[in-house]
Amino acid sequence: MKKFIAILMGLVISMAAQAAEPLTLWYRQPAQKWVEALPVGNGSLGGMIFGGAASERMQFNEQTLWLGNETEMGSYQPFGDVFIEWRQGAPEAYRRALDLREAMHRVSYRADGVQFTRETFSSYPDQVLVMRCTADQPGRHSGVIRLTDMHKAKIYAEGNKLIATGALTNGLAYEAQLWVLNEGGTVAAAGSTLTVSKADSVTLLLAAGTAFANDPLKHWRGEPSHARLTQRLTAAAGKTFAQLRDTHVGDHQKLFSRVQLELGAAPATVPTDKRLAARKEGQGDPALEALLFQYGRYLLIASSRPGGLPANLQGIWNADLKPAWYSGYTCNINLEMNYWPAELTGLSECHEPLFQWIQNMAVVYKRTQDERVKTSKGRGWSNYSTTNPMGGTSRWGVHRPNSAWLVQHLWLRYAFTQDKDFLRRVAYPALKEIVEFWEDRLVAGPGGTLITPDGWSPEHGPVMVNGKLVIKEGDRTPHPGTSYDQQIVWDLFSNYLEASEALGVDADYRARVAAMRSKLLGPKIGRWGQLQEWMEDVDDPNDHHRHTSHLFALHPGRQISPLTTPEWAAAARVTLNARGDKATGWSKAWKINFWARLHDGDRAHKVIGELFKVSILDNLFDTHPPFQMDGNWGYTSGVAEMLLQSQNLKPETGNLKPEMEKQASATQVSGFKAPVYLLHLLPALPAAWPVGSVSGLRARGGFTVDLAWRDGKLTAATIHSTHGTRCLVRYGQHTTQLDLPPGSARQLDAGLQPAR
Ligand code: FUC
Repeated sequence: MKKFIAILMGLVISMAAQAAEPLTLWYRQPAQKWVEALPVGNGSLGGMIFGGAASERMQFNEQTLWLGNETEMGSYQPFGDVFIEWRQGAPEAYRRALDLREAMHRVSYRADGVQFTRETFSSYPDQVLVMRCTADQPGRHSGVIRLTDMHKAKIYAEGNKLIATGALTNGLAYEAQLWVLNEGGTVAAAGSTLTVSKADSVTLLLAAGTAFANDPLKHWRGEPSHARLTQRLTAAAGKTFAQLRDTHVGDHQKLFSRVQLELGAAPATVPTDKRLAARKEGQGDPALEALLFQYGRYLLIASSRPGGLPANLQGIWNADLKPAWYSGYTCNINLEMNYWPAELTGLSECHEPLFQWIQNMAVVYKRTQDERVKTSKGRGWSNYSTTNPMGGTSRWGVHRPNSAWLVQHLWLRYAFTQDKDFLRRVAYPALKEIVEFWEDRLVAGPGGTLITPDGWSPEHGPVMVNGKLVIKEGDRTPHPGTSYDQQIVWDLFSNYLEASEALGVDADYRARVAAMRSKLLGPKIGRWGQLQEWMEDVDDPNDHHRHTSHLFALHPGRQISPLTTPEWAAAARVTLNARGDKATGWSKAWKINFWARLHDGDRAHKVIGELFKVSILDNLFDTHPPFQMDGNWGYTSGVAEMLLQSQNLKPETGNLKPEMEKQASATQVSGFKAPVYLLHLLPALPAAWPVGSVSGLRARGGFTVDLAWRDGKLTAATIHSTHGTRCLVRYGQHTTQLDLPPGSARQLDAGLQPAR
């Protein structure tokens, strides 16, 4: 018996070892280029690790190191680098890897007959970046450690510490401190470097920060960072490496392990860059697709944590003094896309920096003196397309619907978590003032409709050329009734209606908003069957522009769905076919979400192929080009949408197509005052993923869903309910109603019957 248990344990352990591999990016050579380096981050402090054997480089960032201010755009700035030069011979059996489960970077190799390992992570609980270098023989670490800076900081050594202290041209003071702790041997300051001699192991602790305060009421400035950094490092230096590591891994896993996705086995012996190259050639690799899905979750955890700033265009990772598009917050798709996976994939906490930023922008833009974006009646706010953390802007592209799109995220937090306190305190007041903003702006349109007066289909026109309105790339020329504006306002009003109903407040205003919503000019189908981008039927079937803003209603909106508005859905399909499957990274990521919402898994998967082919770099970063992380997050959201979709199907919205209305009344849903959530299982499963399972996906209404499938068909589903909300579960042609008590779960079989 004992022997049997031992064999069983051995089997379990070896299976676990195999199972560990699919969630690791690994390579047989160090990074040469920055986009081959691998990212670690704790939400604010990020490192890009090149992983050289004797010559290590870690470029680092801290997310508040921003030029600009409340009016000037500035740009996100790189901090500096840590360089290590070990005196070692040539490496053998080299490997570097990023383990997504543990958020741990590892380098291992042999040199001079010694086995060396190096582990690096950025800890959220301890707020330090830790790199530990070990060897299997004592006294084998000798070399030089340097800290560099990108902005002419004063760099000096003090005992076993390197300190870089300086200020940006906007006056923002900053500092980085690198502490080098040795076991055995010595560490000595030599000028502005540290020399390590014959140490057994070496642990580097890095902390970096600025005098930025994430608060417009403090005019964005707080205490200098020196004391804070010293205190963090002192605390971390008082802990063992194992303590720091275990606290970090535990903290990361609390978030990361909420969702598991299995799409197939990963080849154990093929490094990630080789698999990527094969995928680019068209070779199937579902496990790589699952890895990229989880990478998006990893990257969000690493670049967006409570208390910090939202993830910018590059997350938190940037080595350029003049990053593309300032590495800022572009609100006509990019910033929102960053956060699409947050609620869907169980990372609600990571959504919080965006909420704080939206609240900050409300403060800034309600007090703006900028005539171009000031509101006429002082209700609500809006701003430009591209903004920095403080609200400073490039002043390109006045973008009025941005606040309405941004507050959708506040609504989503409630829709997914059913957190009434958040709804009452944060989401509802924010939604209401933007509703008021649009109430003040809407004007009468054709046939008694309401239209937005001066819209724009982002970056796609119309623009004035020689006195003529033309559909082409460029800054906006105000134009009424643009589909993008109309759809975002519809979404805003719908979210507001549900929010006020959920809280049982403002019934009179709710009725007014419902009346306004019913008059909004809706999506229109044009002369070639397309969904119109403008009020006028002027779309060009040969136009492949990357922005598909007029499909907002399909995703991330909910005005269009094959289940509720099949004609509009068919028109959206015509539009997507015309736009084609090729575009920039984020544009393809959006298209994956669109095709998922159209329930076309094979087409979504075809776009996934296009994304891999041209828009995924060796370190699995998405590239626009250049590198831009929105595509990573849009991809993760798209995969989740292929496996599970959820919407509030409250019949009162009149948003059900007749068959659904019938089903709803058959299951006595019709007439219920409370929202009814439809949980659509495997709505867009592609043939390329015949076998698989997913657990922990979140659905609106406070549900967590686990699914398994084989031969492309659902085999089992478990629905967990946190709040006891009623739901309809749909798979293929089956629909069933569930009324689960709060905190309970129900297992269903392929026919959606209770599993025995
Ligand atoms: C929008 C897009 C660009 C780019 C930039 C950051 O302007 O049109 O393609 O993604 O944001």
